[in-house]
Amino acid sequence: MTDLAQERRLVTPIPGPKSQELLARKTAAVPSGVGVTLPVFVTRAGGGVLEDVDGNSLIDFGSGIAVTSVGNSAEAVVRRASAQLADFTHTCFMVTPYEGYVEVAEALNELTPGDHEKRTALFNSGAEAVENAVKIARAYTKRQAVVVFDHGYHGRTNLTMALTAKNMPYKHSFGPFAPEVYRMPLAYPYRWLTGPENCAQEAAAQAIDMITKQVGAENVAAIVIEPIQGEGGFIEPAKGFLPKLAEFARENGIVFVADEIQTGFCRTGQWFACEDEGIVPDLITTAKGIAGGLPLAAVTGRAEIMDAAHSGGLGGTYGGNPVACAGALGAIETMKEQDLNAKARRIGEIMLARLRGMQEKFEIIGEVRGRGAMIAIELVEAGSKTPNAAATAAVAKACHAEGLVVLTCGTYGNVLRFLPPLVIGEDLLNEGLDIIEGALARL
Ligand code: PLZ
Repeated sequence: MTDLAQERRLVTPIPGPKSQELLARKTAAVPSGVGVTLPVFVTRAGGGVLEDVDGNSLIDFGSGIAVTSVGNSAEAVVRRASAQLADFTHTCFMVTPYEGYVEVAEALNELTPGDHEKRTALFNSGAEAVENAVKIARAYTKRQAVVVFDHGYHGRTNLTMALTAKNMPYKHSFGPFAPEVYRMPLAYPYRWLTGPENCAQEAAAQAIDMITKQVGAENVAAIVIEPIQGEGGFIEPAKGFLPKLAEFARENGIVFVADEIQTGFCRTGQWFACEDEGIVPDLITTAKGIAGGLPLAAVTGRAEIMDAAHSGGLGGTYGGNPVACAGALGAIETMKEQDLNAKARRIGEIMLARLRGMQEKFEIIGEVRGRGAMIAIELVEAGSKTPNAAATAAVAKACHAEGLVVLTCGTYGNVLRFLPPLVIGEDLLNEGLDIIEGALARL
């Protein structure tokens, strides 16, 4: 919605009475396993705000978990998806194809790092894209093992639960999990035992040693890693770690997969976060920001790897749905026309400067980190690095009550993460930061 007033406006407590009624209906109709972070029921959203059933307008620092980077109902997304809706909604690309799918594939082949020949296959969700990247890597290498990392998140399906590190809430009671998944240390500078200086070197050496000694490099089909970890706590691996792993993969015939589902599409101020260290992944998984909120995901990669799966081996009824493809073309158009990479970098400058200022004042901010519009603060007990999940939950709750949507993340539940739509106004951005500062001060 582009005509939505870009303002925070609270006319009831959060959640308001109508939202509470709906929450009661939700509780009766939807299993409790499907949780809700902030139970305000949304009626319209756009730019940097969400409007709820009670008439409140909230500032959005979540983008539906890094999805609506172009804003909700962005003009080009609505225009293209609406036209597609009126033409046809589905044929199944595997039965009778259509141009939109091919256009999205061409756009991804063009936008992703590397000028080698590429192919793209489309799916419905991030988890499905990751599953397919593993299928493709296994078909290509004729190997089985998959290497992932501490704090990693890759989805909630059976294979991707196995790839995901954190037990609660993602895996607990849902096993057994898919076999042949091996987890390695991640270069997490803030928590690296010997300090951040040697973190990249040491973590890479440990990971490579474990892979060689415990798994056997010749058995590894794929190394799957998020260039900046999302759910795991917005952890930027120490510089040098990713290139070292990519080099190890190249030397050993292992497919290097960058999971850019959360980091992709201008979120970090570049089309893809792995560009920051000049990494050219063999395969790259995308979803979330790709289609302005419509469900779409992709695996893009080297033609020879992508073509290794036999004909008919990849697909699904809805993968690359025409309406979602039209949405993706609209989102990509918006990103280019409004230079959302520049917008993301500007958001990063503003947020990092203000949050670092807050870090001077509030001892519980252990670290401020992130790139572009993917920024986080890690909260600790004052004077230590002990994770402070209670303070994190309290700050999030205080922000929610004041009409600011923020999310938490992290293995220890002690990271507040900020993922505003890239089209948010600077006034709203600063107002949101004021609310965070107020909540920290009152703690
Ligand atoms: N890979 C890097 O961030 C999704 C998860 C929300 P889907 N992250 C949000 C939740 O609690 O379920 C994600 C991701 C990375 C894969 C995925 C999975 O993407 O579209 O949720 O399947």
